[in-house]
Amino acid sequence: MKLITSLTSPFGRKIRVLLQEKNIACEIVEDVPWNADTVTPQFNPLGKIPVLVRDDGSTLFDSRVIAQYLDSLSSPALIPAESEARIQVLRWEALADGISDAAAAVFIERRRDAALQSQDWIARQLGKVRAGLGEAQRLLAGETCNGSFSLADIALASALGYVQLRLSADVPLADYPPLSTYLLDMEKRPAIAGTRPPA
Ligand SMILES: N[C@@H](CCC(=O)N[C@@H](CS)C(=O)NCC(=O)O)C(=O)O
Repeated sequence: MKLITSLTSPFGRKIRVLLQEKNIACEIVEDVPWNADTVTPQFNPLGKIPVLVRDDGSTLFDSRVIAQYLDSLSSPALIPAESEARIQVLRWEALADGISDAAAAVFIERRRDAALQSQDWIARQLGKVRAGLGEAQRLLAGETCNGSFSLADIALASALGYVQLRLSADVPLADYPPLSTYLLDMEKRPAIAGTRPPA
């Protein structure tokens, strides 16, 4: 299998962590979908990473589908089987991915010419990041999101790492002390420490 991703993508990081936690062999193919020489559209008509290319050549996207697929391949299960626990973990994933989506929207908007940038749009997306972090902080009751380490933690740690990478001046994680402590704890896991986005 091959995973097409950039090393800064929080969605790609989710999958890279999952692969390591589940000890699944997979080649990582770095690609930046914003570059002119990107190969991503050959594998995903939407032109977005991450994409998983299976050994038979079939492709899977987006990260939520890839996560479900990889989790079905081997233990330990990182998405619980029991219905309510499963839905809660997937809700956490949706919250974390939503934070990452909004943070990425700010980053992309700021790459445009200054005259073209919409400050209203940036403020709207920053509001989502802050509200999402507020909800995560409100819900976080222990060392993990949902009672034991799961996809929820992988998604949240990836989102927090991305906020630190792209929005440290706008949304310092220090403003959310329980989330800062949580991320430091999560980074004790080799799979999470080893997939930090390059600065
Ligand atoms: N919902 C998607 C989001 C993927 C996504 O937004 N990836 C970004 C990089 S972080 C991307 O490839 N953007 C390129 C584009 O939008 O053209 C997932 O979970 O995989």
